[in-house]
Formats: sequence, C-alpha cells, structure tokens
Amino acid sequence: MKAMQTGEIVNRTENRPALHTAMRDLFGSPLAPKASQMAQEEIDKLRKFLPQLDRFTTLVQIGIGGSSLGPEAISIALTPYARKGKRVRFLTNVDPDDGAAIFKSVDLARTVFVVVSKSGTTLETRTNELWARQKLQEAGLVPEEQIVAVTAKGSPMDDPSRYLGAFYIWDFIGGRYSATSMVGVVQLAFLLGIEPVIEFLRGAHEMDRLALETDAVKNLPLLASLLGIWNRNFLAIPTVAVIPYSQLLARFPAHLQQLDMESNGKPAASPTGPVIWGEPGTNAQHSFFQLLHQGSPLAAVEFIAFLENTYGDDVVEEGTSSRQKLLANLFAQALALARGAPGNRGSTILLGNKLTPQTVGSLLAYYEHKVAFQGFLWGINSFDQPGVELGKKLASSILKGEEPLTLYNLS
Ligand code: G6Q
Repeated sequence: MKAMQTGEIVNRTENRPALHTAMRDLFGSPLAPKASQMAQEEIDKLRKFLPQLDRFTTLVQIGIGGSSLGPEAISIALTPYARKGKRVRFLTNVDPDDGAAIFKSVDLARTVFVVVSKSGTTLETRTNELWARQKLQEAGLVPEEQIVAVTAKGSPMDDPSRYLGAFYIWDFIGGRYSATSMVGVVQLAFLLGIEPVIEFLRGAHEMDRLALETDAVKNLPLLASLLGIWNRNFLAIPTVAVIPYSQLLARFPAHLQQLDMESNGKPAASPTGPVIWGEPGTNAQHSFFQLLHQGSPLAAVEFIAFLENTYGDDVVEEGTSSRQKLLANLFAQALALARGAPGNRGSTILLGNKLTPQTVGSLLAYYEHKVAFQGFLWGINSFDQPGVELGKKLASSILKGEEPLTLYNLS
C-alpha cells in the first residue's frame, strides 16, 4: 500500500464517513463516528416513509450500473424473504424494449417507481424516468405520487417537490459500492420490510469490522485479496470465474464484474484487475466448465455455496436430497480442477451455513473489501472510473451533433 494513498484514506475518514460504507454504519463506524449518525437519520426517515408504499405491490427501480447491479443482485438473492404480494423489478437500459416489457408487465396503479441516480444526469435513467412519468400520466395517475428519488444532494434530481419521497446517497460513495446505501436499501425495505434490511446491514457491518483485523490470517477479505494477487501477478491467471452454487445468487457475478473491473481495471506497473465472469452452478458445469478444466486462458475459480436450503423445501431422489447433489457437484468440480487432466488448477470455496439477509450483507461487503485491498496493493485508485465517464460524455456529444460521425444518422 502506498503511503500517500493510506494518508488520503485516513484523512478523509477522520472528517467524513469511511470511503465505501453507508447505512451499515448504523452499528457504529470505527473510523468515522459521524457516519453512524448520518446513517441513523436516513434509516429513521425511511422507516417513517415506508407505510406510504403499502398500497403498492410492485416497485420498479430505474437506474443503471452501480444504481442497479448491486441492488438487483441482493434483491434477487433475498426473494425468499419477500413480504407476501411484494415484488421488485429493475429498468436499466435505454433500449426501449427494456422499458416496454416492464410497463407491459405491471399494474401502473399499484406500482411505485424508484429513480436512482447519484449524478441525476445519466442519460438512460433520465430517459426512463420521463417515460415512467408519461406512462403514469397517460393512465390518469399522478407521477409526483408514485415516484421516489434517490440521488446526491444538489444533483439535478434533488427536487423533492417532484417526488413522493426523496433519499440521499453521500457524494463520496461510488455507485458500485452503494448497494448498502439508499440506492439498494429503499427497494430492499419495500420487498422485505425494515427489520430484515437491518440484518442485511448488520452482516455488511460485521465484515467491515473483520476487514479491520490486523492479524492477516483472521482478515478474510484481506486473505482473499492476497490470493487474488497471487493468481493474477505470480501465476499470471487473467480471469476469475465466480460460480455460486446458489440460484439465488444468479446476479452476483454481474455485480462483482462491475465492482471489480470498474474499480481495478486501471493501468499500473504490473497487471491489475482480472476479467470477472460467471454463472450459477450446476448449470455452468453443463456450459463452459470444459474450458476451466483443460482449456485456456486459465481462470481462478471462486465457488460460493450454502449448506442449508433457503426456502426449506427439498426433494430426496435416489437416496440423496437436491442440496446434497448440489454440494457434491461443487466439491467434485474443485477436486477435478485440482486432480484432473491436466489438474493443478486452483479454486477457492466460500461456504456459508445459510443464505440469509445477514449472510448476503457479509458476502457483499467481503467482495467490496477484497477489491479495495487489491487496489491499494496495486497502487491504483479503485474509486474512480475515467473510462466510463469519457463514454458518457461522447454519447452526449454524439446526440447533440457535436461529434463528427459520418456512419450514422441519429436524427
Ligand atoms: C459505478 C459507476 C457507474 C454508475 C452509473 C450510474 O461505480 O460509476 O456504473 O453507477 O453510471 O450513475 P448514476 O447513479 O449517476 O446515474
């Protein structure tokens, strides 16, 4: 870790909340006491606001990138804990087929839209918010009574008069680290109710504490980051396959892809962030596992699994339960990678007892810390995204006709 970077982080956290923590500071922030008070105030505000959403059955979150990937991953993961009659959908893309499909599938009168944009300027999100307003008006409904905003203070979206409710994301929390801020928490509280959300935040907070452990052997995310550096820089493995043996974690690889690749896909003296990809097992075994066993490029495989079922339902066929079959397959794959032909292909297994709001919070925070630790070790800034910002600017210039493009006529 470079001295200058360490200094920056310490200075920032002395005066303000820690870099990528949010509502989970509710339980106390060892680095920034003020953070707990800020989190408590926003959670109290949400608690008071939630009854206003009782009349809705569907929540559609409009947002993209960090304003959708983490929230969607946790929302899908925790569906078994959803309150009866509540569901959450995500509208992200500016592709009109995304919006059209969502609007077609909901009862507008019983739908609340949560528009999430830290900057308040993202093209996809702005467009889809305007479309939702238009759809509500066309249905004879009042947009101001059915749209909630989550944004940074002072952004163009920071105008509570236009919304049923308005919540804030702190300006120093990057989108991909924002799932435990109001960006992820409003929709999750609608789906689960507030108490399970507090458990989810508690799980994340426990991992935050573990990440401060100075004994490296006890510091799980630090160990994971060192292993990642070993794979990337010493064994020259260019990709990481994240394979949850849990259908509920189906969107976790997509979230981790952004978290890791946008944070650490940066130039440095040595190779940095690997390509992150993955799909749930056992499905993935019937898809790309052949390459993992014998092909190239090499991938470091990270398995994630739980010992118990979440829904509590299972079937015993031919003497074993589906849970046993699932886990047997996971261990078989790890063994085959290690011993097979050619073998000597490493993997890690992250094994939890049961997927609960608390364990999902811990899992989310585990990866946030792992990514941040790797950024420190590589000497890069894991909290900016100049490449993404350049793309946003250029798309806007093209739409304004400021970029000389001869191939396309967008008018
Ligand atoms: C995340 C990135 C990016 C961002 C989206 C949405 O870390 O910066 O994915 O989250 O571009 O940005 P807004 O929340 O500002 O709309």
